[in-house]
Amino acid sequence: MTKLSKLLATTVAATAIAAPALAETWDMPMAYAATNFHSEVGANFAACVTEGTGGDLEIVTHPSGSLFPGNEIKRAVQTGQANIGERLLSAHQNENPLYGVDSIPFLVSSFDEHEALWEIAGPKVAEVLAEDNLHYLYSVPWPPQGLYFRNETKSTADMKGVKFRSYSTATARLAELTGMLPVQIEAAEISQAFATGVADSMISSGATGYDRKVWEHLGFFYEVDAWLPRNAVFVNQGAWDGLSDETKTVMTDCAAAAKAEGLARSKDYTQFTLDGLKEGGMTVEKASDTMVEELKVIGATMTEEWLATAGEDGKAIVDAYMAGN
Ligand code: PCA
Repeated sequence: MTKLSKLLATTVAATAIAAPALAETWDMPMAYAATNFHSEVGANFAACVTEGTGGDLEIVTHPSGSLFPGNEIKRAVQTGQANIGERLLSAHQNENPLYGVDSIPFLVSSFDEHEALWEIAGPKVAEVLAEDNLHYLYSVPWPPQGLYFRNETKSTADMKGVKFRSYSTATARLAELTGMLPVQIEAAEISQAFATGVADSMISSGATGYDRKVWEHLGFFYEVDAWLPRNAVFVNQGAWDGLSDETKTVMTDCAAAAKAEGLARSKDYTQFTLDGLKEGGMTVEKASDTMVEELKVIGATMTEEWLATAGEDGKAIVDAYMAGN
């Protein structure tokens, strides 16, 4: 090397070290309404990361399935079409039964029970996500799931042949076992599905019915508290590995804050949205004893089926949960 080229090489190397990291923007697809608490918590998380990294990493949320529809978000992040995203985990139970650990009927019915289950199941689900090339950041439960119908429904006898909007393997199975006809529809599409008669019922939280103003089409919501499913936020593994340690720490801290905020917001939204359904004109009440008894029998079948597919890991989670509760 000549003296000059040596000098140049040293200068170039020094400049490279001194140069600030290039600011990056990550799009974050989300499936639910912008006004829903999951989406608002996600937006706060995004702002926390943007601020915490001094703008080195800006995260921009895209709610309501506007960037990718809900059922494409996980694959989009796995393949790096988006670096980060939020998705309802149980919608992927067909890929791995552990994604449906939050949808075992009547195993948990309250936020506290659900959180106790998630303490045990969460690390296992994070491992499954890692096998899918995803780094798990945080997750937030939906309020307890109840049944929506266009018409008054007192028992499974009234459910026969009713068109049922499903969002997961478990919800479709519930429909089959009650004699209903399941059709998988994303939350962003349900108002249209109810308006056009593609579906006449669903299982969901008061939150989703409220967000989508289903009182314009449906008359009844029955509190069943069947389970509390979870939305998770995850990052493409390669994108995660490419972050500086400082940025990873910011993200992890913002994720912990989002998890806590999300849980509190989900609890608050529960009664607020049930009241909203009533104000919209719906009958909101506890399911009849007959309906509850019938659903419990169906729940026992679904629990057995889940345990049969989830193997040792699944059984270990349920056993550990039962031992403590
Ligand atoms: N709302 C979501 C999932 C569970 C819930 O309460 C939905 O209906 O798609």
